[in-house]
Amino acid sequence: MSDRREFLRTGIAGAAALMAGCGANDGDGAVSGVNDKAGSPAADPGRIVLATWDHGIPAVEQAWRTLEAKGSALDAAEQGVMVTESDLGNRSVGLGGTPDRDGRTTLDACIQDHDGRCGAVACLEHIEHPISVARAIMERTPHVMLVGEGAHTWALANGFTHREVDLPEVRKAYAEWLRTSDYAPVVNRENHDTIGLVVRDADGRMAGSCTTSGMAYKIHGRVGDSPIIGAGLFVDGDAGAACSTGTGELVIRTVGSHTVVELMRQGVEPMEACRQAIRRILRFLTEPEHHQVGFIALRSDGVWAAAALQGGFTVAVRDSSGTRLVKADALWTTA
Ligand code: SD4
Repeated sequence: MSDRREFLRTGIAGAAALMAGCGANDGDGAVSGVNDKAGSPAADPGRIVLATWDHGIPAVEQAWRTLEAKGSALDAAEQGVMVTESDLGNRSVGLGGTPDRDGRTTLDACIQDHDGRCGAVACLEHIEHPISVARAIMERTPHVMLVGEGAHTWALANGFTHREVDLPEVRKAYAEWLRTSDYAPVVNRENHDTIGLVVRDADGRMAGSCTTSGMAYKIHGRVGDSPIIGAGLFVDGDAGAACSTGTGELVIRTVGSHTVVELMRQGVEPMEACRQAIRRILRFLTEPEHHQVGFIALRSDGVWAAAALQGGFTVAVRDSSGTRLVKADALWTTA
């Protein structure tokens, strides 16, 4: 075991400051990136919000504002990712998302609270905020998940508005894609914007959300990990919360976010929990260069970590010391 891993595992108090800005080889033949606070006791055991990718920055800032306005962790989880869903410049979340191979943009989302209550929606079209539909399903129906036309009909009957969006840039890219119709997602580029967000409020209540338009040019009807509780998101306030991004099929096969949370429940450090979840994927993955998967883990005491299959995965962090973007650990990399 490398010194670094031993360091992460023992979780020395104050490690946050020491680790900020560091990078090291972790002994797996892979490069570890910057992991400020990852694997260490939280400097401030209070509020914290984490979200996937660079676009997580405005999302965690909105979630933080919600907490400051005395909103619940669940409110923060919902309102944070609503910012991303409303951004029509985003090609992997919301109505601006890249369509499936039939030219239809279909949205997946789920939300879960501290006590494991959850709601989800999949293959939803023409609704700006699938995350709010997921929450409404959780709060107003006896079910967890609605899909497709049924979800759309239910959403309209429950106060959501049908919205058609026509983006010339998206149409043009789709027309170009049709020339080859080749389903070959580009790692960290074409499909890199799914947003997963996990939050802990000052009372230690946790929640999480995940929302996406899924893999670009997927088969119509395809559902990824993002709306599947246990795969794209899992929250259990007693243990922690985790969310994922990347090739959903790989995460579903390993029930990735549930794996991360259950490992933390057993006492495994958040960083090691993320790494083990990635390693389970690496065990059967024959072409890692064609895939990215990233996990964020937030333990119930506020300690957090993130790891990814390969480099390029970033995590937006908001806590009492401010907002920042952190590069995640990579277990497999072409670098
Ligand atoms: C999916 N996991 O639909 C999503 C895509 C994604 O970063 O997260 N991209 O499989």
